[in-house]
Amino acid sequence: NMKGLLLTGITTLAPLSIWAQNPIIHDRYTPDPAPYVHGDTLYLFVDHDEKVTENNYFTMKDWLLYSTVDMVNWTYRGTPITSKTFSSWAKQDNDCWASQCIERNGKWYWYCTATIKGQSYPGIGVAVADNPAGPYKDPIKKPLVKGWFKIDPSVFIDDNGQAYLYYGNNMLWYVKLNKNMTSFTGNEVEVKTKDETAFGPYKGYNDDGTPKTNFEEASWIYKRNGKYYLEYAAGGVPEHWAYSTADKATGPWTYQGKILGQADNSFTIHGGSVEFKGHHYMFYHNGKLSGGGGYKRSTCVEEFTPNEDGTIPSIKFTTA
Ligand code: FUB
Repeated sequence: NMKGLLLTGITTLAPLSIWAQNPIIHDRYTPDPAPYVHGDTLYLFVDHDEKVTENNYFTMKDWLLYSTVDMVNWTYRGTPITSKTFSSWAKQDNDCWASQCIERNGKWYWYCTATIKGQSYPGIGVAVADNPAGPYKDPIKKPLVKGWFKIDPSVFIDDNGQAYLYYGNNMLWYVKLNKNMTSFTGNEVEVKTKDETAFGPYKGYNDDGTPKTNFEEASWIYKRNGKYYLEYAAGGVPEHWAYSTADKATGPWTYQGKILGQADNSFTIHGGSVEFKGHHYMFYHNGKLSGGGGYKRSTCVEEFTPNEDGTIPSIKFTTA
């Protein structure tokens, strides 16, 4: 229990032995963590698996925010978005799937997956606020993109100001976002996930005999030391965490290998790495707190040190 570790007034980072009590949040189920560093705070935007699973499937009605300044104490900052935020276009009271939030020019843009009202396929919308904890509004009242497999947004702003939104399950796309972050210019660009140089080999086959992709879902794009990184869930079920790199935000991508996994007590793994106060952290989720199953997942984190050449080492799961 993190409360037992409360060290009031800490502003520097605690040693690994203190904070690595995975899963790090115990009061709610917190899948699909999307960490974001802003000033001296690490914001953790997460989805929310309900305590009671309906129809033996993902039961997700809203999105949550936690924050920390020390990687020890995690503060619940509320439930800033629910499906009601996207009531113009999203199915209500379920399917609040993966998301990521970013700040630009003082505004916070939270990209979220939800099912399109009256349909079975998903879309990705964006809610905007003046503060990370909201209140958030949907300014465009429609999804930015929609269609089969269009889930799991990852947003990134390059040094030249060009913003990108990557997304997809099995298939992968990106769009170039405009400066307003709520529209894009040009077409959706499909990235070929069956390219084994880009995303690695996968030996499984679909029912129709076509090879599956190693790339599964949960793209997480960022830049470090001039190189672009795309982390993602890979390898079918259970998933593991893998990554590719590129010299441009638009690729071409080169597969680098597995980072973490197989998924631990859940069939999905989803998260992303982030640098905070000079340390590197890999966020992901597992199903340990609930005792397993794929629909009650919790955020975990591991500290790691990138290799000298920029590659990401293989990371081991730790538990309390
Ligand atoms: O949380 C719902 C779905 O499970 C996400 O969209 C996927 O990435 C997987 O984590």
